Amino acid sequence: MHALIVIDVQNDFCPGGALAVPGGDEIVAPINALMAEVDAVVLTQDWHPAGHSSFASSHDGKAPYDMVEMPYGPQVLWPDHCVIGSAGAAFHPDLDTERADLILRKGYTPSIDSYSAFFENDRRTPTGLEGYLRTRGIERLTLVGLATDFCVNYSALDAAKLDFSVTVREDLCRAIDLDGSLSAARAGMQGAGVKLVRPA
Ligand code: VGL
Ligand code: ZN
Repeated sequence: MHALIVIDVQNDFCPGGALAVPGGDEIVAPINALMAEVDAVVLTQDWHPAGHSSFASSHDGKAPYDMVEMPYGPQVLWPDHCVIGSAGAAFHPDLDTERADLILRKGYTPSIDSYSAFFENDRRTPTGLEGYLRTRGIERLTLVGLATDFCVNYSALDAAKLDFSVTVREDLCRAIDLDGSLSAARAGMQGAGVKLVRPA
């Protein structure tokens, strides 16, 4: 069984959004088309309470893209984004949400960010996605979405560590690319056995 995992195709990560990823909206139509080719579709949704610890605005004297040390390790600070219930947290209006078997929200713990769809950024607190996929007999995952170097990257690394067969469709992802984060993410994913593909 093969699942398509669509990471964070939300308004705040698309042009005009609070944490816009260049070209984020270009991937929506081809992702919709790919949904027809898999057994299961999971959409993830970045879903932060107001005042979330990953927001620069929650830290005195800090600006977006500064780093801080959290109890679980280093954390990039972001502009406020994907606040629970906001328009920015909604899926891109053209994304085919009706095809989704599961919509998984992450990042709701105020003190811990969650890039990965599998574990929060402490790398230990599960979201439940592993159990969902395994109990449905899914072994093969194709990951697409936003952003390549953060939430797609962390999700792909965790999925590979959990022994799923993982492909990232790079043509159906877009990156934030902070200080070389995209090339670091690509190297890390390749080293972890994630297949990075970009069909012609
Ligand atoms: C993401 C930064 C903060 C992502 C989410 O979806 O890649 N990046 N929150
Ligand atoms: Zn976030």
